[in-house]
Amino acid sequence: MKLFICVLVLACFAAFVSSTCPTLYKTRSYGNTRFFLNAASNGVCGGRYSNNLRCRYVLVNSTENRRGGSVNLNLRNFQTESCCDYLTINYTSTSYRSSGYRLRGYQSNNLRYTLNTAPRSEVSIYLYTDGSVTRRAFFLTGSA
Ligand SMILES: *[C@@H]1O[C@H](CO)[C@@H](O)[C@H](O)[C@H]1NC(C)=O
Ligand SMILES: CC(=O)N[C@H]1CO[C@H](CO)[C@@H](O)[C@@H]1O
Repeated sequence: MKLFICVLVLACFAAFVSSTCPTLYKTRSYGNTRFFLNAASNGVCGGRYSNNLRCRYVLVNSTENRRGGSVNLNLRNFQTESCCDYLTINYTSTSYRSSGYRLRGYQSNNLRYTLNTAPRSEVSIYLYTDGSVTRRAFFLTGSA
């Protein structure tokens, strides 16, 4: 029992200091892409995201987004340390490099974005967290 608790505490501590990027899940069917990211999916204690993250994810690349159209994003429970932890959403096409959103701090529980993308453009997100203080993790879901 003691050993078990010890292992749990160690695992928890390891998760707390780890900086492994959460996994972005993507599925593609009938030409549609769906994505899902749980910012706490790497086992951070108490459902929090990790410190020291530098995570870039391509939600849809230029091949998947061959014909352009709308990319829908939903962010649930978004809460980060307002000085130092942020998420950016970037849209890049051949005609302009990047127009993005930068989110930090407390946000409404249910944020929705619709990006109307040009053919062969890319939508990516970047999650940056500094070395201290984490908050409740958020969920990103969406489709394109
Ligand atoms: C774009 O995404 C598709 C489907 O997920 C993948 O097969 C392809 O390798 C990706 N292409 C690039 C350039 O990343
Ligand atoms: C990689 C990249 O282009 N990042 C940009 C995404 O959008 C934010 C907000 O506009 C910019 O600050 C980033 O430089």
